[in-house]
Amino acid sequence: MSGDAPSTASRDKRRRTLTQFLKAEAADKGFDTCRVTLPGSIPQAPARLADFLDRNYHGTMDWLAETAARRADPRVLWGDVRSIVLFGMNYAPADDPRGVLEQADRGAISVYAQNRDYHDVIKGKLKEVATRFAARAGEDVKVFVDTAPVMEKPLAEQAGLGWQGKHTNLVSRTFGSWLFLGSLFTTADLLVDEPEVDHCGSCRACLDACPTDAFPAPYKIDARRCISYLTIEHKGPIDVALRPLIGNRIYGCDDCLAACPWNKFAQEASEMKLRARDDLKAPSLSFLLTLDDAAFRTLFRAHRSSASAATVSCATS
Ligand code: B12
Ligand code: SF4
Ligand code: SF4
Repeated sequence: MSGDAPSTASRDKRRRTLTQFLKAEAADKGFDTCRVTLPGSIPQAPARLADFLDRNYHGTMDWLAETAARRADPRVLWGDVRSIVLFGMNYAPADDPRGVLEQADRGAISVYAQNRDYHDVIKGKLKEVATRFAARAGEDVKVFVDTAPVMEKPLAEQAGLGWQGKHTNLVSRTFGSWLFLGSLFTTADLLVDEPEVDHCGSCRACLDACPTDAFPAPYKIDARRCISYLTIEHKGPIDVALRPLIGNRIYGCDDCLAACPWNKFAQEASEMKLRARDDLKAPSLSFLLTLDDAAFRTLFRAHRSSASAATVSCATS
């Protein structure tokens, strides 16, 4: 027995040292928050994802169904993973993004798309953190931002970055609804953080703010009615009944996020690449209608969408 004590102590020390190193690296690269959870921390996720898919709430996003097993359980995605690190980057706007909705001749572009593609910004930083961490720890790492089958929101809740609000996105007491997420999987043992608890209470501001009534119930979204899905992910024409409700929103939507009272604590994004570009704050709709697909993609610097989706939105306003 006495022989075990030093090895347990040295394992604890290594766990603590590696965790501190990782968090310091994350802060150094500009992440606003970074916390750790275990791969088995979201046992409720498979059933909730299955329910979402069974109800066809995913619409034409077939990739959500195709990857369901790996998505619902990180241990299926990577059997050797021991710890999952969640990173958050604040992208809070300077002003309430709903102001542009009153300007009928302007297009409303959601806050997350008003500058560089966040996938590129976050992935670049995550890779830098991962390289330094792998060299220090001598362990395997993989990093993911959105594109991989990882349920970032429930994992982030378990790591304590925030909680999944009734609008289904992660809400933070510090950053409100405006937090991009990314993750690092590793074979290393790290110190695990406490989960966050739900602070929505009786509030339902986000549910009432949705122009297309996309929430069949609190904490559940029918993506087929969500303007973000309709203007970015949906393949095919947009349902005629939904078109007038989309208004001048041509690329994503922020209404449920912007309605959240927890945003009052958020400070504007410190990462300059995530602050709004002047030409994307409120571009004129007549200008946007002149763009072909290539020009539209150039304007958005490779954000995933097409001019046809935007044209449908423009043409309805
Ligand atoms: C598919 C997807 C979409 C789809 C579907 C949205 C959705 N909520 O699933 C569409 C295209 C509509 C979309 C839109 C947006 N998205 Co999106 N999207 C994703 C993606 C790729 C997967 C999400 C997913 O797994 N959905 C499947 C469902 C089943 O999972 P879920 O939402 O976690 O479902 C949970 C709840 O339903 C909950 N639940 C169910 N029942 C119950 C009951 C109770 C009591 C409770 C408490 C919970 C609960 O449990 C489920 C499992 O955790 C993630 C990236 C990723 N890899 O995670 C980004 C991601 C969620 N999107 C993001 C963003 C920014 C947006 C938009 C704001 C963009 C915009 N401005 O237009 C909007 C917001 C719309 C909204 N209200 O969700 C961010 C959110 C960051 C954050 N702070 O949460 C993510 C995490 C990308 C990132 N890396 O930062 N998105
Ligand atoms: S992003 Fe807009 S359309 Fe989608 S759920 Fe939120 S408020 Fe509704
Ligand atoms: S608006 Fe209210 S109900 Fe919706 S996520 Fe924020 S606190 Fe929760």
